[in-house]
Amino acid sequence: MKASDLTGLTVEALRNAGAFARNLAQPAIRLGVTGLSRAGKTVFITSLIHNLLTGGRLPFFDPAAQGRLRRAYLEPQPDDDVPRFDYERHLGDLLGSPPRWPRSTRALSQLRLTLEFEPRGFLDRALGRNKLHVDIVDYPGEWLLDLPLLNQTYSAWSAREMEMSREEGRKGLAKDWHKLLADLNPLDDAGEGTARNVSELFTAYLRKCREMGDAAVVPPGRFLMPGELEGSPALTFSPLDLPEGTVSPNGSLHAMMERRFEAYKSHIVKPFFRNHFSRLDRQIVLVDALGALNGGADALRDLERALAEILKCFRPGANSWLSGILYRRIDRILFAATKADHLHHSSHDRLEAIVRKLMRGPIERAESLNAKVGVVALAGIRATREGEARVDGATLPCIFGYPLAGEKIDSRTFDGTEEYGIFPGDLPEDPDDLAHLERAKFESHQIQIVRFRPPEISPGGNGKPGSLPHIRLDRALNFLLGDRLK
Ligand SMILES: Nc1nc2c(ncn2[C@@H]2O[C@H](COP(=O)(O)OP(=O)(O)O)[C@@H](O)[C@H]2O)c(=O)[nH]1
Ligand SMILES: [Mg+2]
Repeated sequence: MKASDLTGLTVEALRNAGAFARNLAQPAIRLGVTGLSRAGKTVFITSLIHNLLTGGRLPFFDPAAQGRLRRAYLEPQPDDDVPRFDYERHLGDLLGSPPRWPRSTRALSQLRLTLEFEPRGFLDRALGRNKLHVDIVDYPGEWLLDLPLLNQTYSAWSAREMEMSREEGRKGLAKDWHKLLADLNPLDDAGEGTARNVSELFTAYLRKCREMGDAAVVPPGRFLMPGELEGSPALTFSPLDLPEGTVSPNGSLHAMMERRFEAYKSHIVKPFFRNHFSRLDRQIVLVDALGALNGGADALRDLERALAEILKCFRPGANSWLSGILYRRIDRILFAATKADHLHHSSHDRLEAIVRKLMRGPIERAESLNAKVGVVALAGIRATREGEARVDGATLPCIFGYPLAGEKIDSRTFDGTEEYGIFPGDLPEDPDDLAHLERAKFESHQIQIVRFRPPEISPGGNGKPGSLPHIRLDRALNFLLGDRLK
């Protein structure tokens, strides 16, 4: 037997062994995509998939740039009991005429994208290791904020919520709910009607906080993002105004609320963390940092708190309930400031620097626990183009887009058909400028945020629609998947 025969044989043997191993365990990665409501999850996922399926421009995604990405396609997801991410419908909205932003989703969904690539190593090529399944899991970030509830008793949670609702900025929003609480005796017997009334006013208060950009107060997360559970008893409770540690008679409103709070934890919070969250390998957290920047110092502080809470889920302390059920630890987490197309590209690095600064403490902590944490400013879909305007002899970098019907700029109201340019404002060069956020200083860095409609997509070479334009989606992909496609 010649040496070349041997090599041939060995490669064949390896190939068979590879096929065998592949059947046992197809390499798959579960990628969590989260963020608070309207952060841009649906848009991000739809654009990511569309760009991969249509060979979009992804110069900073190494496998694509190196010409090693052969094919991308959708496959049936492995979990039959989870709703599928409705890619076709979202894409249909975006490619419609006129293009529309996709309708928002309010629960968990999932989709399997398979990538075929040319491995770099000889051995991997010989083994035919050339496929990666990416299971994308889209879920509301609000649900992550529920984790701390698991360590709290109803009475402690209730006391804390009541205290927060009496703080200056929130008191006014809680007025109706407080009024009803004042008229109730929590130790009296109560029926469903009362439970429902208190819980509705509590939910209305949470919603108002949220509308004020007060992201950190949202737990219980399902009250604002109920998913399929809307109206169920486990979602019909409220804090009550009683001293911590009160013992209540059976049948009282207090006992009823306490039981529902416990049901919320065991039937809603725990199953989500156990069945979905604990199986994720990698995570991208989308953050509407521009919205918060515009909200001023309070909104930024709230965002910082919410993000720190979210990061705690990914790196729970050794004694927490969650660390006991994690099948595997998430090894890469990417924080992405979305909607960067609202800024001129000269501000994209600044936006990243600001988010990195906001997250400095939590990022260090995560890194010390062996997770790689990245930060990127991106736009899932770029709805603007850049240009310049001359104002009083100076040249200002501007962005142009089609303001959505009903948008107002100064005193002008738009109908969605007219292109318009604005000077979006710029971010401070030094993120430390945000550290001492006095109002006046802050306002000089206000960003003008106009809601633009999605862009019209011109046809690609083959007569099919071209790929959705984006900003830095390829960098995000490279951080999240690049090392698994080598
Ligand atoms: N200009 C721009 N707007 C975006 C982008 N991503 C999201 N949006 C806006 O934010 C809204 C909410 O996005 P969506 O993906 O539905 O958020 P989700 O609730 O996190 O799934 C959209 O309807 C758009 O108006 C983006 O990349 N660029
Ligand atoms: Mg969504």
